[in-house]
Amino acid sequence: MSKITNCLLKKDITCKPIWFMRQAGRYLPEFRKIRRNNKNFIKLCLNSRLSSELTLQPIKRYNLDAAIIFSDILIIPYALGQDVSFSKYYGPKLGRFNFESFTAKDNKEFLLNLRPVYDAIKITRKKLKQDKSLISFVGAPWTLMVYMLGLKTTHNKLDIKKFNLYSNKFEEIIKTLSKYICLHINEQHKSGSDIIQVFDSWAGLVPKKHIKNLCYQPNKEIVNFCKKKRIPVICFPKGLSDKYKNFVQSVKPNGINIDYDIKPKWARDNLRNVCIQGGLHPKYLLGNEKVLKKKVNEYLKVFSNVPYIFNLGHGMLPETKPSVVNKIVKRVGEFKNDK
Ligand code: 1CP
Repeated sequence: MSKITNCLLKKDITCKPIWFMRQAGRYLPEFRKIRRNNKNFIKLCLNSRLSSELTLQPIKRYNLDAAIIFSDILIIPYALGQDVSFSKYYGPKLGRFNFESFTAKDNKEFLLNLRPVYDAIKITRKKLKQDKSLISFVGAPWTLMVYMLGLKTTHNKLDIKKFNLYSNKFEEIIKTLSKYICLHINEQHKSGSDIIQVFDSWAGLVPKKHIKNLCYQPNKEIVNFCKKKRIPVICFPKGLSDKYKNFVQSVKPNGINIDYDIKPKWARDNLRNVCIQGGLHPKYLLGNEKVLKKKVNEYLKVFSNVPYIFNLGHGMLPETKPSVVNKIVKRVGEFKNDK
């Protein structure tokens, strides 16, 4: 059993495994080199050989405990027939959402569109040492809906008008999305990934009175599916603030990734019967190294007697220096020795 699975399922407190969100990405020169020659991001995600190569790039540099398959949460809307493109300054751009063709999509065609992701997982699993986990991931229904329906403004606030315009369709869209999300999880698992992470990156935008229907319930359904299939699952409902506590009590995932707004001590004292992951603000990797070391030590110390996977409170920033990442990996690896 890999270190991370041990933490998630056996609640092992002795090992402190480590991996990073966006560990493969723009901060790595070897990533930028491949990206330069592959301008279409979705096509790059669907090139099994290159996706596998990008997945393994950080594993070659650092002694990490997991690889995360190089893909994107927006691969699901793409496989459902919606246009998805990425612009350097505005991030992802999606084409018009067509409710009728969305609900009528055939399962087989959906899975066929995603075949390259499954092939990339198979290639990667063969090349990855057995003691390392291969994580695959999905977006939670609410976060996918935010992109598919364009529910946020350019300032990352909720677009109330659009929210109200579509709200009578939410139930059916979530139900349909959950079905495809579970299909994608199952196929990724069958191809050789051993852990699932569910990104609800815009959970913090859900209006309070809808939090159960739009966040807890849809995440719970996915977590229950994973548990039925015996797939360890980590949830990341970013921006929930003190509602992280209700989320964990209601959804009961094996792991919970905390964001950088959550105080580590608060998490340790309030998030029970769950393995905690992450938390450190990615901006600390850009600053003074003494401050960074102090912060890393703080997380390790606060979580020393509970199951904890070292990671960040959101994805690594493009300005991060690879040498700094290596220092963190070494520090976390040494931690056991100086307790
Ligand atoms: O070169 C580039 O411009 C592409 C940048 C990039 C990368 C490297 C995007 C565009 N996606 C990815 C890969 C990716 N996306 C991974 C790969 C594995 C790894 O972590 O190393 C993962 C796990 C994701 C997940 C993802 N995509 C999320 C959830 C996590 C989060 O950041 O909150 C989200 C919201 C997306 C959408 C997306 N894709 C890309 C961007 C820039 C965004 C976010 C844009 C936004 O803020 O709305």
